[in-house]
Amino acid sequence: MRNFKIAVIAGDGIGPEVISSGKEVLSGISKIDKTFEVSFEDFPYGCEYYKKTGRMADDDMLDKLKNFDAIYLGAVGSPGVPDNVSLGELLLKIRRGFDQYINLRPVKLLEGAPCPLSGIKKSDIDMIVVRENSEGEYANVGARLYPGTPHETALQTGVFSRHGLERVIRYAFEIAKREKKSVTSISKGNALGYSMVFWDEIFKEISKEYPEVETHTLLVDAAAMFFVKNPARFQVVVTSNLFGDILTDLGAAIAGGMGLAAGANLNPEKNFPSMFEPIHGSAPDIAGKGLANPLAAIWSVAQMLEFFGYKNWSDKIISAIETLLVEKKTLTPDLGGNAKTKDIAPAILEILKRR
Ligand code: GGG
Repeated sequence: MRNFKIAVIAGDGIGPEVISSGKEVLSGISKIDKTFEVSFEDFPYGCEYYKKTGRMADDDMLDKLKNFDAIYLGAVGSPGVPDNVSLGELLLKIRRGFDQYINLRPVKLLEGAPCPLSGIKKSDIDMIVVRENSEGEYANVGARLYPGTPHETALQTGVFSRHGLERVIRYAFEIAKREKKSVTSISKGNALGYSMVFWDEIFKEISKEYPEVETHTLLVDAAAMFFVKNPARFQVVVTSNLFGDILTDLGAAIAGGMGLAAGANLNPEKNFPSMFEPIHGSAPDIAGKGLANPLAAIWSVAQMLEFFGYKNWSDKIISAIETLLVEKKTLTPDLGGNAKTKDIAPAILEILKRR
């Protein structure tokens, strides 16, 4: 019997509510499957911790987390704590510290999910966005010069390394090769003459290793337009850290909303734990009211199980989410229902047990 040890950082706002639902689904599945067990250890990190201690997490957080099989993260951010502190000292510290250089975000329209685009069918929106997750625009290299003077200046440098680009682009090609799909590289070489020209060059180099894979390249502004006008043209997408963050919120908007958008921060070599999260933030306006939609957190459990080697359960969870959306009996208000957050996990488990 395998035992997966999961470190849980529920975090802020709606984080604890949605993560509680995800834990319930994961525990429930382990009881049905019987070939694996899960154990959870909760860590109190986040903005409340910051308000008490002046730090988002313990200084030795990475040491404390490094022996877990996975990290399950809720949401980060709270009014009163600067966003760059809450994100930078927790989520980004884990991504960088554990070399989680792949951020995998499915943009997939399920049957029954709301879509604001007209004339779209389910099969038109089915892409996987591979976002570079360890450097790029998020590298946080820069300076503040002449503070408090009329010449005050901020410098923010993007970091694009050959190593970093080759590995994320190759990862995208491997998915495309395995799944017989095309790869679209999204960059901005016409304006960012160093970083994105380099990105485009490396994409071209790596594409030569995969002659069987159809490739496309787009500028990020055009890509944003096509996400709305013709999402069917995208299958595997590979892009930089910031562009990936922005485009996957747009992806969420066309594929059911933020309540259905999941993300996996992967260290593919498994030298460190990978981290699974709903991509939404802490939504402080609805926190504690039982209104939050936990389906993104549950979908990120599907990603975790796939990473552990249980693709069968990953597929079953996504299909159960789809059944829930089609049946429309147990949905949270963002999806037009009147169910509470806590109602969703039992409904998903009931669907799983029906099969
Ligand atoms: N679910 C974690 C969370 O709160 N994410 C908010 C966020 O701003 N994420 C930025 C990013 O993924 O780069």
